[in-house]
Amino acid sequence: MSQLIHIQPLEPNGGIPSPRPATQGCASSACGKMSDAKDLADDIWEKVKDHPCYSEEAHQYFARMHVAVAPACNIQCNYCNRKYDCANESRPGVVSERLTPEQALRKVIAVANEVSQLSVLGIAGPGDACYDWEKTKETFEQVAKVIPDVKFCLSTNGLALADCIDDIAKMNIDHVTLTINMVDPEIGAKIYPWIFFENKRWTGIEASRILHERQMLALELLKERGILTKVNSVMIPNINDTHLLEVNRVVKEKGAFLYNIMPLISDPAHGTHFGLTRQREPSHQELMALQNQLADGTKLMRHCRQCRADAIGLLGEDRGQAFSMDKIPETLEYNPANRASYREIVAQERGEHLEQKKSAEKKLAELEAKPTILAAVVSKQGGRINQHFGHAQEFQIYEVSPYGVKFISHRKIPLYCAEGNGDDQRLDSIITALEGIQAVLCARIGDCPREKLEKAGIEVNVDYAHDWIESGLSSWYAARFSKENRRIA
Ligand code: CLF
Ligand code: SF4
Repeated sequence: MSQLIHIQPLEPNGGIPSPRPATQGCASSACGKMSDAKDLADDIWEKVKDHPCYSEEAHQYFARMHVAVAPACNIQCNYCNRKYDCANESRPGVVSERLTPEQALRKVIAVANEVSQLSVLGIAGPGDACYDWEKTKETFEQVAKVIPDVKFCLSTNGLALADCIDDIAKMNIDHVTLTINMVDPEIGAKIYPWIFFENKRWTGIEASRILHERQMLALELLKERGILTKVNSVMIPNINDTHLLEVNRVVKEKGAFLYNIMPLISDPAHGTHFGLTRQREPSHQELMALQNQLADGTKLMRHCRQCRADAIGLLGEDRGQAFSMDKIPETLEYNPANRASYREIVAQERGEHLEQKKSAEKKLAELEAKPTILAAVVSKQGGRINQHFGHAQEFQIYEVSPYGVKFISHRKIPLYCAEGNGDDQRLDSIITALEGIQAVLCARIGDCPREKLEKAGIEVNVDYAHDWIESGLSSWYAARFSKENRRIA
């Protein structure tokens, strides 16, 4: 992440961050499940409701942390170079320090005491969590003894998963992510130069065939054990982009709960094969077009931030540098108080948010047929329209129509306002990132960026500052069309 990272100062309520300004409203978690739970059975909802990756709505409230205890990997992906590390960079496979299970436990306690939002401990490398299983297992076992209510999550390429499935099931690991980029070994051969399997190095189509078979076996075993499985696929233009429709079909058929397409990162500076061979990344529009083709009948994750293997915090923020091992005391005791109080606040907050979403849906449904519009919202945590345009480092993109308000994606942007001054060059990049977007809704914006955005044909609106996103967008949409209606009349 390209931002300075500090330990956040304690807030007046004993260090528990308020997700919102205090408001009245439904103050009970008994309000029911949130909107992204409509079609989930109760036992599944229990597993996903506090997981920032498995529930789109939960990512506004809950944080994950990764501990980098698993450095060894059994395959080579052409988009990965684990030697490269940069503190200002965010992508999977990258870490600043590798940890032993004992160090990982100290770090988890330090983070749990400080970051009330913490709900999930993930092991996502920097190698493969299942191939380096002994360290993964020991870490989870040690943490479970001290913080029993943290959810465990692991991410793997699937080649070695069958070897540790019994342990995974025994340890109550409810969430496993498999990265599956192909179901056709010919395509796989363009992504994986080699794998290491049964004490032997395999290359070419044979390597991809073995990987594919093991990944399918992994999916079946996870389904048999009732473990929620998310499949991540890296979208690589002209290699597997159109093929991902088939990947999605196959993994859903085999029981994957959620599907997530991650755009390839191939900056040549990272030294990956794809970077050095100038394999291009997909554009926002290409990613969105593919996601839209998958949207029918598919549970699709759209809020992934492609985290580092040592990321800490809410998705989209990374507080990892504040918790490097040199800042963590040798002995630490876990204090559950902050996390418990925070959960009570969130339960109230979710009740109110649900009510607001329902009334936004109702307002939109009452409109006569109108076009679908893409709008960008500037928000600190993704729940409310509550950030100054100049302080934003990403836009939340929403689709608004009489059918409702739907989150589509986020788009990273350079910070416009640095040291109190706007930067014109950055504004040009921001306008480029708004390709296909009709309006920006934010808490505040300066005259200069407002004029430039409007000149580029993008409407700017600050009338719904601090409203919930769904309420603000539905009111804005309704007002926009009633004005137009008046003009037409
Ligand atoms: Fe970590 Fe992955 Fe678990 Fe989440 S991340 S191991 S499922 S806790 Fe989440 Fe990060 Fe995307 Fe992964 S935003 S890269 S999907
Ligand atoms: Fe890198 Fe993960 Fe691929 Fe291994 S499986 S090469 S760690 S991206």
